[in-house]
Amino acid sequence: MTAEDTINDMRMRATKHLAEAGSREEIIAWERAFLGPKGELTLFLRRLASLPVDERPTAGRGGNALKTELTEAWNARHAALVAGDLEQRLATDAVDVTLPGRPPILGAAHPVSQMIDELSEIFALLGFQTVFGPEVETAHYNFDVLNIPKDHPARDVWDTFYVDLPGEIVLRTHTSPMQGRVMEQTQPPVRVVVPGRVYRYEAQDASHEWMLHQLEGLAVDRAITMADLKGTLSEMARQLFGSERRTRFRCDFFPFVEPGVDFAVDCAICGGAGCRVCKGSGWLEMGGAGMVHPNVLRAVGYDPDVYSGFAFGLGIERLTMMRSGVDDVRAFAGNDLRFLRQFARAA
Ligand code: YSA
Repeated sequence: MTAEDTINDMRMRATKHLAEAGSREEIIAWERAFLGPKGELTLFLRRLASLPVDERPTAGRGGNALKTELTEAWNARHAALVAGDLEQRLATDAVDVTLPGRPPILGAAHPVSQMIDELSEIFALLGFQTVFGPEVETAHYNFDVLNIPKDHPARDVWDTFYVDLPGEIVLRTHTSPMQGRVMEQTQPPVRVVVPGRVYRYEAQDASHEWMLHQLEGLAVDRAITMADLKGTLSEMARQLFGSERRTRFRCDFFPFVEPGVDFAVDCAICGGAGCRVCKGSGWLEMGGAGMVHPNVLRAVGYDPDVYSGFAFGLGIERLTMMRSGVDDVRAFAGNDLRFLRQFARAA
């Protein structure tokens, strides 16, 4: 075979393969096979010197002409493939800017936060200021100031998460420790409410959570009586639930009040007939309350012969359950958006 035959044969095969190459990978492989450093045409040109002298000029001209021809053919094919890719991408990635946009998902306040806001407003109209306190509390304010001495069995009522040993720092078990903190820093008259999270090491059920929210109330002045306490909580219940809901005060014991009461409303879930939420009683306890114990007044430097006061601690989840007919307290911390969205309201 002469050098000219070799060149013609190479041209025919190279042109055919390039026409068949359908992807970028294939044309890159083609370039490597013919024009690359070890490509067929490159090796042919490198071997020109070994050809018979009379064949060299024709072989040289023909080889170089083929190189130019194949390089141009490759460039054209490459450009066509790139353009094809781009067109395909434009077609598939096309964005229709005339389509309506997706509405953003708006967040809403948690039902417990909504209830805290509402209670703060109700109590503000009754003359109470809202203040906040620490969730990690000393045993001193959580128990001692509240007339619950160390080793007193009453401490068992509040199943406590201790943060340290020997047990001087706790996750507050109620909002009542703020009674001592507020009174130590304020002279009467005092009228505050304290919303916030509290923690109890206790088993969960439809009406008990280990993390819950309470709203503490405290009023201290000259001549405050139990009638003021009843009037305040009754008015709060009337504003929150409407006047058709019944309320009940019964004697109860808390070491930091004398006398003490528990405050309940008739169960909104069963209408008072009895269910698993109210444990068949028809009533659900909303909070504990009473007249501030003289020992507590003394512990913060108030004279119990001059001042008297009432205090209460309401369960915020329980209030929300009764207001909205929620039959399981665990729903509030369950993070189920289907539950939470029912409480969403326009800001
Ligand atoms: C009592 C007298 C005062 O002068 C001031 C405050 C108090 C209340 C007292 N500090 C206290 O915590 N009482 S309590 O243990 O009975 O809780 C008050 C309310 O919190 C309950 O009536 C209930 O509504 C709610 N609660 C208590 N434990 C709960 C709970 N809610 C859900 N899950 C729990 N585990």
